Amino acid sequence: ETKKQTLIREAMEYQELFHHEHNSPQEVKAARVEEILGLIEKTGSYTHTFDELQHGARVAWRNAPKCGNRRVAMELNLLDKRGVNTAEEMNLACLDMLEMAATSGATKTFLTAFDPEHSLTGEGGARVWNTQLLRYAGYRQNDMSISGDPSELQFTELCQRKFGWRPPGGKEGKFDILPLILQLQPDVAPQMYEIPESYAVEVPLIHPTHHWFSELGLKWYAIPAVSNMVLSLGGLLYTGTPFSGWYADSEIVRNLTDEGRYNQLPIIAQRLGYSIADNCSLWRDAALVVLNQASPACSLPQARPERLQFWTWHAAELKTRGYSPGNWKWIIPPLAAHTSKCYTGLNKMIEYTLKPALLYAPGF
Ligand code: NRG
Repeated sequence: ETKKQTLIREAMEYQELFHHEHNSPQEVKAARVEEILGLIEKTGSYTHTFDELQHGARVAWRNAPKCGNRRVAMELNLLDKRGVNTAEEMNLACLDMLEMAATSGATKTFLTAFDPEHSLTGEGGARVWNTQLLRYAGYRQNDMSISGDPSELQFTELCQRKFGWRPPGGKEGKFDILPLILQLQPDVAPQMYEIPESYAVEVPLIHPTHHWFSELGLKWYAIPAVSNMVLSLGGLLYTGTPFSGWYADSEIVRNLTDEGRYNQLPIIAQRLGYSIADNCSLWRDAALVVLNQASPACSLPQARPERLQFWTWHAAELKTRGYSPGNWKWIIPPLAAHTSKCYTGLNKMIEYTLKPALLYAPGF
């Protein structure tokens, strides 16, 4: 199959899906199909309407096997930023999305779409170099240990070496918000933008009964805004598509406790009076519960029903639509896993890739 054949096939497949899910009259679909085929013949590409792009982004989310919050996928709001001409405009668009997400109290979900790359030539297409719009820096220390978030070590070094970034106040902290590195298209140099403090809303971790917990100085940012994925839709690849939703408690817990991340379990367990040499004491489990109780996502009303409602949604999708890909390891909550219906119903959850899809961008 040539690139052009793939483009036409995927464009037509998406038109089928779009008009089927919108119950469009036959002549509306036929006219649009003809228009797209004409455009591809003439220009080697075509442009999605706002509705096609928004619906495509929603379906790509609905198809995302790892996501446990897909019951609200059809409520995703598209922020259509195609046609922006500078990295500065990309920066303003990213900040706008963070602001809208934060002022909604993380109750609304957004996807910002910049221009896709050209399907046949591969030219154009915006890039966000960050894994997420908000993320904490990681620093290598003299004794080879890492402070901050180890998963951002390489990106932090890149920001410092290539873009001259310095930690806020010139001092390496545990939770330094990284700058955005934004690129309008591959043949234009990327630009660095610091995120103003007011756009990086953070929540300190406080425990309802263990008052010493706040002394640990733990916090996390409020808005997860993934920016290392591309949207493959109707034969077009949207290379820059940051999207935001809300945190599940287990996500923040893992960021703070995975050994390759902030690795806080030993410290919490010791504060709880456990000896971490004694594996039989279940100190990891005890510390996890306490941290989870302090997790800011625990207090998000929209996050609470997630683990209860995913299974109902998934089952309904299988029944009505006939398919719903799922990655079991990501869907079941890591804490008290077997209390989730997704755990006991695992044999029915199968992972596969369906387009429209959000896929990891090359290099991530
Ligand atoms: N686990 C990652 C975030 C991945 C996406 N999660 C969301 N997305 N909730 C972490 O930072 O912990 N979202 O768009 O809401």
